[in-house]
Parts: sequence; C-alpha cells; structure tokens
Amino acid sequence: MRRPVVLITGASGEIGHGLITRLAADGARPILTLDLKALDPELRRLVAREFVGSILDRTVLERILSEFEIDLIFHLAALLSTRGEFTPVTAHRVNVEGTLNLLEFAQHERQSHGRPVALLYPSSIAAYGLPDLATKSRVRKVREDDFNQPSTMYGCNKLYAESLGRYYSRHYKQLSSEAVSGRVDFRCVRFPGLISAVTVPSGGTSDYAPEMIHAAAEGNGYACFVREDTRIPFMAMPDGVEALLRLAAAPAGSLTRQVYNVGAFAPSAGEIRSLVVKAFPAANITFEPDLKRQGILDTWPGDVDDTAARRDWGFAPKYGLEAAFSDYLIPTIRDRYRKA
Ligand code: AKB
Repeated sequence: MRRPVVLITGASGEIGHGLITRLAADGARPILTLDLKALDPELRRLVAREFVGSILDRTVLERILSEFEIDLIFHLAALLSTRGEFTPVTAHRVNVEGTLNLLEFAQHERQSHGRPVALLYPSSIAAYGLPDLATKSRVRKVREDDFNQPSTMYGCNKLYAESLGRYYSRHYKQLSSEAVSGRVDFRCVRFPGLISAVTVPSGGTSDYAPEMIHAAAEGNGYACFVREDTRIPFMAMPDGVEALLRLAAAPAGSLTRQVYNVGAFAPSAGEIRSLVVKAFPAANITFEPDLKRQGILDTWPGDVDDTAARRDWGFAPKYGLEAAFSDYLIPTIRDRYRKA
C-alpha cells in the first residue's frame, strides 16, 4: 500500500497558505498541490509535489490519480464573488465544472485504492441572499437552510457545488447496475469573510476588511468601498484553517449535516476601522461606497448561526474580534511589513 497523500487545489491562495503550513507541521501525510500559480518558495519546500495547472484540465488530474493514493482533498480553488460578476461564465466553469472534476477525481481515487476519501469544501456566506436590509437586521444569525437565494454567480456556484457534493456522497450512480463500492465523504463549511495577516485577498467582496488593515499597516490611505454600517461575519485565517482540519478529523458518525456554518465575529465596517485606527493612529481610512459591491454585501447575512458545527465537531474559534486584532492580526501584520 502506498502512503496516503493529501491534495490541495488552489493551494497558492489565502487559505492554502495557512493550510499548507499547518499540514506540514503535523507531518501526517505528504502534501500535493495543484494551482494555476506556482507556490511561493517558502511553501514549495513544504510540499512533496507541486502541480502547476488547472482543475479544468483532466489530464493533470489523471496523472495525479495514476501516481498517488489520495485520501484527503481540500478543494480550495475558486473564482471569488466580485471577480465572478465580471466573468460569470468563467466563474461557473471554475467553481462548478472544477468542483465536478474534483468530485469525479475523488470518486475514482475511492474506487482505485478502496479506502475512504474525504473532500473538504469551503463554501461561503455568498450562498445566502437576504431580500432586503430590514430582513438582514431582523434575522441576525442565519441558519444553514434559510435564505438560500444567492445574488452572485459565485454564490450560485457555491450553493450548487454543495448539492453536487451531497449527491456524490449519498446518491452517486444510484440507479447504475455496476456496484459503487463506497462514495466520496464530502464535508463542507460555509466560511464568512476570512482575514489573514500574511496574505492580501483579491477578487472577493469581503476584501474591504483585510484591505483596510493591510493598507494601514503599510502606511497607505484606504477608501473603503462599503458603508460604515455594513455588517457581515468574519474570521481570522488560523481559525478558518483549524475549522477545515477539525471537520476533516471528525468521526463520520458525529456529523448530522454536510454543510456547516462557521463564524467568529460580526463587526460593522466602522467597528473594524476603529480597531485599525487604535493600532495605527495615523491610518487614513474613509468610506466611499461602491453601490454595486455594496448591493452584494447587503444580501449577505449580518451573522451566521453555527450551532451545528459547535455541537457536531467541536468548532470553537480561538479569536473573537478584539483578540483577532490584538493577538493575531496586528502583531503579525506589523512583523510582515517590517520585514518587507
Ligand atoms: C468573497 O468575498 O467572495 C469571499 C467570500 C465571502 O466567500 N471572501
């Protein structure tokens, strides 16, 4: 039996950064990565093999399948919500067809080595669509099965990819006469906006929070593209990575659903600004709402109900709002720009 391996798609992205570092520190499985973009050199040395290519290219996936026995996949590759509105068909291709390719790949791995294969999938609060601001403030914490009416191509893609995952794990080829010897173990978290101290996002609509913090740390002014009262849930990146790892490690019997909300804090953009200014008193942050991006954020929930994740697999973010700033974001960001 070959040694089981973990595959990370979209590994060069923000979550990939944190995840590779954590998985490499655990050392439990060799790490394979697949991304259009080459890994940063400091990440490259942590992985066993790096594939530079597209999740839409089946030949790359077939090559990986023929060479490795993979039992855990973190499918992170995605085109985010703002970028997706400029190129909706490409977003659909990457987010839906790409995920379909990965589910097929996981199913083939399952059949080829005969052991369980878990596919961990980061979905998003973009899967929700609140009809108006009055509903958004009345509902407060949205539950997984409510308001599943996304307003972006990315949100539609995430919601549908969740359904695809559920199909592959429960019903794949249910009418076929050929026996299906085990299905993919699909597990999904719906992430809020993630804030990393070591990478800056691009193409998302929740980007205003990390952009504000990084701009202030670099000594640049920042015109925030949302209203000061805009509120959505956020999480510090280490807690996002931890959530994926914890869900991956949970015994299947303890899981009562396949898609879980996770949240940590839900500040308004004005509250984020106050914390940034406290850390960087010279920061010059103004609010200049972009009505179109604002329109997307107004459909995203003000907070999420993550009771199921806490109950079923012990989700417990380490960082609340204040601690995320004082213990993680500010010291790490200061260090990052001091070195740069
Ligand atoms: C985005 O803004 O598109 C992402 C997300 C919330 O999924 N950061």
